[in-house]
Order: sequence, then C-alpha cells, then structure tokens
Amino acid sequence: MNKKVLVTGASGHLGGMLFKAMAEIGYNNLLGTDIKRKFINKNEKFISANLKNFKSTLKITKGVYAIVHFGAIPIEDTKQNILHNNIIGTYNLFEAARINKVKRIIFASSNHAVGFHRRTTKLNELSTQRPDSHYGLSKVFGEELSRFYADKFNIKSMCIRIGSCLKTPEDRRHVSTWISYEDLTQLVDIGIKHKSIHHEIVYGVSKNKKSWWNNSKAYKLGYKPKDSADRFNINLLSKSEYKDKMALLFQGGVFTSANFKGNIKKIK
Ligand code: 15L
Repeated sequence: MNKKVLVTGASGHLGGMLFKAMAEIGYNNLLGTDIKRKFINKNEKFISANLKNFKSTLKITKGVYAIVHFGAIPIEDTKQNILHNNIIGTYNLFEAARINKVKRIIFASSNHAVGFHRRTTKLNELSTQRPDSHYGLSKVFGEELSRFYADKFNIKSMCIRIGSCLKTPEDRRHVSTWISYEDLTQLVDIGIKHKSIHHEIVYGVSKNKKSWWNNSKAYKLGYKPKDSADRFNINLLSKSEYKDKMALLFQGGVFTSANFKGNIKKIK
C-alpha cells in the first residue's frame, strides 16, 4: 500500500509492533508518531507529537489516508490523565482527521470497554458496553466517537476490542483473551483495506476455544486468525487474580476489582 498511513503510539508496545509488522506486509508509506521517539530506526519516518496539542495533531495528519490509533495510556490511571491523554487526545485526532480528509481510522479499543460483563456471558459486537475502569470508559468514548465521525462525516472506522495482545498467553485468563501479534496485524490490515466498512466493532482475539466473544463480525469481514491460545498448556491464574475472587467473575479481571465500591450482585 502506497497511501500514507499514520501510526499513533508508535513508541509503545502495540503501536511499535504494528509499525514494524505493517512495513513487513507491504505498507511502504508509514509515518509513526508518539511523544518521544523510541525503537524507531533512522530510516523510518517519525514525527514526535502530543495528541493533547491540537495544532501538532493537525500537522501530523496532513496528507494521511488512514490512521492506526494506538497512542494512549494503555492501563488504568487517574481520571485526569485518562481524560487528557485518551479522551481529549482521541477527540483531537478525529477532528484533525476530519479537517485533513483522512478516510479511515482503526481504533485500538479494549476488552475493558465491556469488562463488567460476567465471564459466563458470551458477547458479540452488539453487546452493551460495560466499562470497568476510567481506562475502559475512554475506550467506550472512542468507540462512540468513531461511530459519530463515520455517520456524520463518513470517516470509516474499525474499533478492535483487543483482549490480551502478547507474544504468548501467560495465564488462565489469556486462554480466553489472547491475540497474537500476527492476528492483530491482520485485523488492522482488514480495517484499512476492506471495501465496504462503515463503523465496525470487532474483537481482537485469536481463535481460542475458550473465548468469551463471538467474533463472527470479524470473520465476515475476512478475518482468518492463524493463532490460538489452545496450543499452550496454561492452567495458572495470574499473580494478581490469585487472591482476587471478584476479578475471576468478570471479563475485565483485576480492572473490575480495583477501587471497587459497588455491589457485585447488581452487576449481572
Ligand atoms: C488492555 O486493554 C491493556 O492495554 C493491557 O495492558 C492488558 O491489561 C489487556 O487489556 C488485558 O485485559 O489483558
């Protein structure tokens, strides 16, 4: 693909992984951005920018065809930090994209947008959002923001509710939530190239038998996961889940129990 694709969060874990992986599958006009340049080679294009700053965001989105938006705080943080980095940062990015006539945005959503669903409930793309943290709430905002920009301004978008994207699954929760780097790259590629997307929500998960998510929407769009957590023999609880009975009930795990002051019985 010769069209310019901007990857935000290119110095981070997944943005950085995608920046390299997309170059390997034929994206030859990639631009990376992040607050600071890290792990990006000299021959790769990079501009440092903070998405909180609208002027810089306008600058980096000029002439861009599609944005792969992974630039955000990736875990729970204070309300203020999440508001400024994830919510305002993402809003700035979409608005700059509209002004600069960007055609598509792939949004790194998260399972924490639906983390307060029970592990016994099978979800699909139409399930009610149920954020389990300020972080998850920012992902709900991003999903609705991209729906609005698709409906109102025809910027096509794909929101990937990423489970746990790691080299390999590490604990029992990951047996349900794991997605490999290669499978996530495939989903991003579909979001950029699929002819008829408008606003789509898919789950970022490999082909795991114990998945909590019905991902038939992604399959309809052509997703053919190559990996599965089933080939790993993992029966360990994570260190943090070990003593945390509440975390074991809900899909979002320890994100649900942190600072919890609610009534578990009411969260059905
Ligand atoms: C996420 O959204 C986080 O970015 C990542 O650090 C993991 O916590 C992951 O979800 C998960 O739920 O495993």
